[in-house]
Amino acid sequence: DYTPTPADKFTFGLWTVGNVGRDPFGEPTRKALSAPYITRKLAELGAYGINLHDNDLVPIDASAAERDRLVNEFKQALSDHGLVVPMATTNLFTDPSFKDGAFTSADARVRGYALQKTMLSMDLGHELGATTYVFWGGREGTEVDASGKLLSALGWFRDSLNFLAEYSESQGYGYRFALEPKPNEPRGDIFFPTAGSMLGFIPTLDKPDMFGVNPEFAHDTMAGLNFAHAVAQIIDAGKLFHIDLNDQKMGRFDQDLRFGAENIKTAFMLVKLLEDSKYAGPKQFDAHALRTEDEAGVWAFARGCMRTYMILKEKARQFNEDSEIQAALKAYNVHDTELEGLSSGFTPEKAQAIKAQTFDRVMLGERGPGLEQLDQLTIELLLGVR
Ligand code: 3MF
Ligand code: MG
Ligand code: MG
Ligand code: MG
Repeated sequence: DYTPTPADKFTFGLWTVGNVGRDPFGEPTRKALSAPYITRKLAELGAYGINLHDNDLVPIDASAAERDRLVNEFKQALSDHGLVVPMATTNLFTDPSFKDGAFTSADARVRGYALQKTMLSMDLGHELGATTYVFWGGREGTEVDASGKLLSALGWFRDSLNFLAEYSESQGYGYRFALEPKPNEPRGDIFFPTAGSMLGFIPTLDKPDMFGVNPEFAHDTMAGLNFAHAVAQIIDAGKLFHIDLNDQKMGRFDQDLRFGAENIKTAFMLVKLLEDSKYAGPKQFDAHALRTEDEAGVWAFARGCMRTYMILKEKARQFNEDSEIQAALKAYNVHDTELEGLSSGFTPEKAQAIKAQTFDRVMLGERGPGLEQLDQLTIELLLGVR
């Protein structure tokens, strides 16, 4: 069957199954669930771990004693149920102090507070065993570009990340940092809207090897982009440090739907990409049950995310073993040993030899690559008739 075990490395944010169903137009429809309770329930469903923002566990105004009590109860639940905390992150978006940015606020006091809050949250994450630290700049953006901060914001963000990388090293935390792009929402425009923006920014940091990307299915889909393409580029750059799986209708508000609920074909291509490339990190579901649901719906949502991944993983295996599909792929990929040799690794002689070749341009333009058939075979595989 398609029941996961911890070896499948599925994780959920505390904020995902803990989502109470608030939206900009309506009050919560569900009661808050405690971290220890969520831990027990996710363990029963076969998850591997739980990720958190500082304030998912510890309220922003908690006393030191309350913090310690909440952390200890959570730690106890993790050890009772055999779950781990692979990733931690900071909530730099809910509190009104961050309304115009955290690391990119034009107010130096807010930037200082964001650094302080992040260091304390890194301390908490380390205490819980996290080795990946995510940065999602939810409020790092603008509605009013007349503020003139477009260039200075990039510099402030870079300075903050450089500072925090040094902090991690000085404390011996050994974090790898994963930057999460999103094009918009809650800000009108968020800085670093795409995976490519993050990949372009990382080499400008003092310690680029410590930084990678945490892409999210819904974020690229909101912008009309193909998430599998983004993830392929991140894998190619050696920067897939973490991943947020969910689903989304294109061009809508941020829906955070159950994984595979909407774009099943892209979800399949993504799972195939992750499995074929042997991605070994945690697969986090950053999504939540529909606002219509009660608690039973929350666990149906969580189980569904993992089941759909497991089913698509099995479909990817079938795809790789399907002789008709493999024959179509073989026909699609035309090999030419001589040309492939000439085209790889420049030498002046190879350049001359390629220039001297005669190509049958008309024949190349007439050739049908068989993609209609390949796509139909893929659809039939997904629809379960192969
Ligand atoms: C928002 C998100 C965030 C980030 C989280 C860090 C609240 O659309 O995706 O979830 O994923 O802050 O992982
Ligand atoms: Mg998101
Ligand atoms: Mg969201
Ligand atoms: Mg996310």
